[in-house]
Amino acid sequence: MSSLTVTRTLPADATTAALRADVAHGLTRTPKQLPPKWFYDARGSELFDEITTLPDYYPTRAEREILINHSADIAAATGARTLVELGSGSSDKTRHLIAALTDLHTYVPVDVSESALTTAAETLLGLHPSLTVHALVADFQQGFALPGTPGPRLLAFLGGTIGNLLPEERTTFLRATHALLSPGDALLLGTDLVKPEPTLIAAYDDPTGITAEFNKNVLHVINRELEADFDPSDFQHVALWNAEREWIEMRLRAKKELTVKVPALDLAVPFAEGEEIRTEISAKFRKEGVRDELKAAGFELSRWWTDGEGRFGVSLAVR
Ligand code: AVJ
Repeated sequence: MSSLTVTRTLPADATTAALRADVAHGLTRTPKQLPPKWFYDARGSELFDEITTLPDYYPTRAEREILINHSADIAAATGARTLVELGSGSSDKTRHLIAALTDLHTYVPVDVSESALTTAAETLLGLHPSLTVHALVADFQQGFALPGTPGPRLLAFLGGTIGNLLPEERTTFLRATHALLSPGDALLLGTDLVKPEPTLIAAYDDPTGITAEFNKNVLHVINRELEADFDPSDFQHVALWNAEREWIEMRLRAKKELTVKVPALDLAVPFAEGEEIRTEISAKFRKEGVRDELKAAGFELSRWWTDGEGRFGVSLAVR
């Protein structure tokens, strides 16, 4: 018997309210910035899925390799009956995990994209008709309650998405995650690893321009939701490596001096020629750093796996 429930943790207009606040704040400060979560409307989620198939975008393939090789270990180590997945997107790599978790009863995908959630849930229920899927449309940084499902629980945060958070945001996030879980529950965390700059840049600045389109999608989202008049072609996609902080930054650089109107906010946003909006950080990690951050939040790193080329790390930590 298939069972699918979709729960919005926030009223539908809360998403718009959060976008308004982020745009009002991010485009009136210097330097300008926008949070990466606004990339992911239906179009943005599609573009991200295309990115994961690009030859130079290695994280998805590397993490999938790890999950294929170690899902049975993860199942044995956790005995999870509930799998919670933050930023689940298309739930593509999670399929291996779900297939391996022999005692799994409930899957709780959590994502800001309702379209990605429902598509993924339907696909999974086709494969596992006896699974209970309780999808949550939520922003995991805002905090949310877990449905009362059987333990032990495994909370997966894959893809390297934790790298989108600033170090202080990661601390807050990991502490909140620790508080959400019970003793005996586990955290499965995917982290992209520090590697030579050319490999990193190639992953975030592909020759086909799909990453550029993905980056500019945030402007389309703001145009649609807040009636703004961004012309995405006025902006250039920029990817750079911040060696000191060990993160990739994506930016959108104004090709000329211009002013953008955001009527819904009663705002006019001036750009100098060459002025940039930082649209994403994607931090890269080392094993010791991951272990320390987990430890500071109350988790003990119990297993660490990488792909054959050592590009990506997956941690299993017990609560
Ligand atoms: C989905 C956040 C893991 O940071 O690599 C892909 C998003 N940005 N290309 C990442 C992304 C540019 C991706 N995450």
